[in-house]
Amino acid sequence: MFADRARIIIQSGKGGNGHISFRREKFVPAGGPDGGDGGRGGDIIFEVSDKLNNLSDFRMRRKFAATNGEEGGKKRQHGKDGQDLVLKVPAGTIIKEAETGQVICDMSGDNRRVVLLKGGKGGLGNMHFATSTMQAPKYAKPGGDAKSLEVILELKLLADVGLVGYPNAGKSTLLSRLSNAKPEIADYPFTTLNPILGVVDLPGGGSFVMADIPGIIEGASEGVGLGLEFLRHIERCKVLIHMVDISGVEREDPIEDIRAVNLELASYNQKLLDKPIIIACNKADTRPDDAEEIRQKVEDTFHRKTFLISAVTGEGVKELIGEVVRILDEYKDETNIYPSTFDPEEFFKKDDSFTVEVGSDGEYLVTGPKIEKMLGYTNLDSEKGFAFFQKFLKQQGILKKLEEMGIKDGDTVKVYNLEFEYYK
Ligand SMILES: Nc1nc2c(ncn2[C@@H]2O[C@H](COP(=O)(O)OP(=O)(O)OP(=O)(O)O)[C@@H](O)[C@H]2O)c(=O)[nH]1
Ligand SMILES: [Mg+2]
Repeated sequence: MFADRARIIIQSGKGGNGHISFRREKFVPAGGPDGGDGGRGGDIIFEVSDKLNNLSDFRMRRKFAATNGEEGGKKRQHGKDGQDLVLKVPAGTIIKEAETGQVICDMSGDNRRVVLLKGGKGGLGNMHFATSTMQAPKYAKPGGDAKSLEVILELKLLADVGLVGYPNAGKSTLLSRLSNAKPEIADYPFTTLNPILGVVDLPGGGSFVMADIPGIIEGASEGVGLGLEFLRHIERCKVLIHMVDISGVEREDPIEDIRAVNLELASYNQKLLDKPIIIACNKADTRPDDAEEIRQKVEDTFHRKTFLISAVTGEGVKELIGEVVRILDEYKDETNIYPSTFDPEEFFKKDDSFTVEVGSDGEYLVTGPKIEKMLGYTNLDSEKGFAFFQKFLKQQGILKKLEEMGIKDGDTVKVYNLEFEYYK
C-alpha cells in the first residue's frame, strides 16, 4: 500500500526514579545512603531511510513509544536506560505538530536524523544527598517526565521538476527516457498510480530530480480519476512540465486538455500555477505536418514557453531540458525545505511559571512566558487551535488557578491580546 500521510502519537520514555537505600554492612548499624540513579528514558528519533518511499509503516499503528528508564538500585546501582525508538521515514517526510499544523522537522536534505522527543532524565539516587547535617537522606529525585505529542507525517517528495498532464500524455515515457527510473508505461489512462522520482543526469555533470505523477482529468478535485491528493508531491517543485498529447488519437483538443488540467491544479493550490511552467506538446512524431502549428497555437493561448517533443523518438527533448536547466539555475538559491516553526524542547520546557491577577474591571489577567509563546504560534480562529489552547490552559494548571481565585461563568479572562469569557 502506498501511503503518504499518517497521524500518530509519539512518546518518549520517562526517566527512572532515583533510589532510596542505605548501606548494610556487618558491624555498621546505620550505613550511609547508597541509592543509585534512575536510567534515562528513551528518545524518539526520526531517521531517513533510502529504502522507503512511503509511509505505510505508520498506517497500522497509532502509538509509538520509547521505553522508560528503570529505577536506580541499592548499592549505588544505576537503573537501566530506556531504549530509544528510531522511526524510519522516507526522505521528504514532514513532521508536523497535529493540532496546530506547525512544522517540527522536514526530513529532507541534510536532515537525516533528528531526536524529536527527548526521554526524561534519570532521577538522582539518595547517595547524592548526604550532607554533614543530613546523614541519612530519605530523599531521591523522581525521573523526568515522558513527553507525548501527536504528530502528522506528510510525505512531500523533493523533486526539482514535476510532470503534470492528462493521462496518457506520455509523462512516464519522458521520465523513463531521461532517467534511471522505470515507471510503467501503457496505452491506457491512469497507468501511473503513485508518484515516482527519477534522477536526470546532465551531459556537463550535475543532475536534477524529476517527479512523475498520475494523470489529472476534469473533476479530479472532486475525486474523479485518482483525485488530487498526489499533487502534494509537486508542491516543492521549482519547475513544472505540463505535457499534452497532440496526436489527436484519443483526445481532440490539446488546448482544452491543458485548460482542464490547469483548473484542477488551481483548485488544489493556486500557487502551483505561479510556478514556472513549461508546456511540452508531445507525440510530435504522429503528425509531422501540423505539429508546429499546434505548438504555436498552444503558446499563443497560454503564454508559456512551449516545446514540441516526442518522448518516443527524443525529438525536441534536449531543447526542453535546456530550458528546464536554465530555470533551475535561476532558482538554485531557493530552498524547497520547510523551516521548523515548532520546537518540542521549547514546548515541553519546564518554564511553567504564570501569574493570574485580577484587573481593575474584575477581569482575570493571565501572563507567563510559555503561554505567551504558545499564543504566538497557535491560530485561535480555528476550532482546532482554540481546542488546543483550552487543553493547554488545563494542562498548565491555569484553569485550576482561576477556579481557586473564584472565577465564575461569564467572567472575562485576558491573556495578552486574547480576551474570552470563562465557562466551566
Ligand atoms: N507516438 C508516440 N507515442 C507516445 C509518445 N510518448 C508516449 N507515447 C505513448 O503514449 C502512451 C501513454 O504513455 P505514458 O508515458 O504511459 O503516459 P502517462 O502520461 O504517463 O500516462 P498516465 O500514467 O496514465 O497518466 C504509451 O502507449 C506510450 O508509448 C510519443 O512521443 N509518441
Ligand atoms: Mg504515467
